[in-house]
Amino acid sequence: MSDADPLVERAPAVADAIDAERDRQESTLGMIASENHVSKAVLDAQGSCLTNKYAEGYPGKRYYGGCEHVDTVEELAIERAEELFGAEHVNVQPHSGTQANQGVYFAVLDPGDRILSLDLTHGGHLSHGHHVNFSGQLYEVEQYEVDPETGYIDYDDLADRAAAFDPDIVVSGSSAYPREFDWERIGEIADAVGAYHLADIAHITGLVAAGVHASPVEHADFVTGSTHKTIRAGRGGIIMCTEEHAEAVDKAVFPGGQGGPLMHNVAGKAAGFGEALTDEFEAYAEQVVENAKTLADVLRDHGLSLVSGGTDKHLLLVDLRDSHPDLTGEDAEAALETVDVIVNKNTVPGESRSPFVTSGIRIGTPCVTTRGFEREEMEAVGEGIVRVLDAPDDGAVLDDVADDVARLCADHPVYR
Ligand code: DSN
Repeated sequence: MSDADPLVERAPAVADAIDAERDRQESTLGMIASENHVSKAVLDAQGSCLTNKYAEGYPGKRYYGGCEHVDTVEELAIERAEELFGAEHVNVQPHSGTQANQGVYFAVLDPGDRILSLDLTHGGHLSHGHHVNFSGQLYEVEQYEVDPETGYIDYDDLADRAAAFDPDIVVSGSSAYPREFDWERIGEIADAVGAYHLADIAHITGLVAAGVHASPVEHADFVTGSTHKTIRAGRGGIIMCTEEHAEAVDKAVFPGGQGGPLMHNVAGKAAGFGEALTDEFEAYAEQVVENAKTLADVLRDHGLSLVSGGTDKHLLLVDLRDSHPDLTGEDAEAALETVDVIVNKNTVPGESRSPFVTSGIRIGTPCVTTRGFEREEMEAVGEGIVRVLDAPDDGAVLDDVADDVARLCADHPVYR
């Protein structure tokens, strides 16, 4: 930033922190599966004067004057999302994926109703009914799991649990499940017990938009997502549903669960969805998955265990218990951070350690693919990760891998 920058002049401490964060993002490999780097266009949209505008309501039906331009932005976001996903109805106002799930629950559930969803330690999400989240406090929750042998969801077990529990809604989708969901099968299971099916595609919104992962839109009453992970449309959430639920969903989002929409974020969604409609984005999404598969091959070849044995999408879940029984997820995350590879510790199916310690790490490829990484770079990253996990206290190894990471970052800038 130049000295003439108003942020530097008026809020230097904030400007310094933003500069430091920009440097951190440039000089480290972001491999947290739920993160990405948006384009400069999306950054501009999100950092725009739209942050100043109140627009409670929906396009053409607001509670405030002066909404003609934010109406244009919201209509663009909706039209582009409808084109990307083929959904009958789209609401682009949820502030996040969790708020999107809240919108669906508020639309069709009453407190005390029943949710059947994937357990958090088997790849699910807090907002799918975890006891520390509103969803676990307002509703009665039963959870399904992955098969301990294969790491894949056991759909027969899911069907049995649905029959026994009689849920009002079956939630599919995950934050740490490396395999594709069989949306059709889950839709059938939900139908068989008269439950709604909510497919939460937060992690894979971009992969679904690009056709790289199967779409749940035909097999679910509701599809929720976040807009800042694989789709690169900046912070936020989205709800898609059939026309039959459109009014209930819109009312549940506003005025039910939120006040004024964050119109600067809606602008980011409009810009990012426009980018996602391009062939370039489709190629990007394919490469995200290719890169995850390449990384999986390298780690497996070096004896690391991956939950389910590999991946169909943008993330891997490394279970350290077999290969490195004394190395916790927490320690692995910390060791990798010393060489500027940023991952997160993660619970694994059958976890015995606390969520602050864990026995696994989750590794994602959206950010590094945005930087332009392909096979050669992914192989180098995989080799570096293995070296660090094998010798987390060996200073010479850590220095060597850190040098390689620095070179990769310099050769593949994010914004510079
Ligand atoms: N916190 C996100 C993740 O890392 O998966 C999900 O909300």
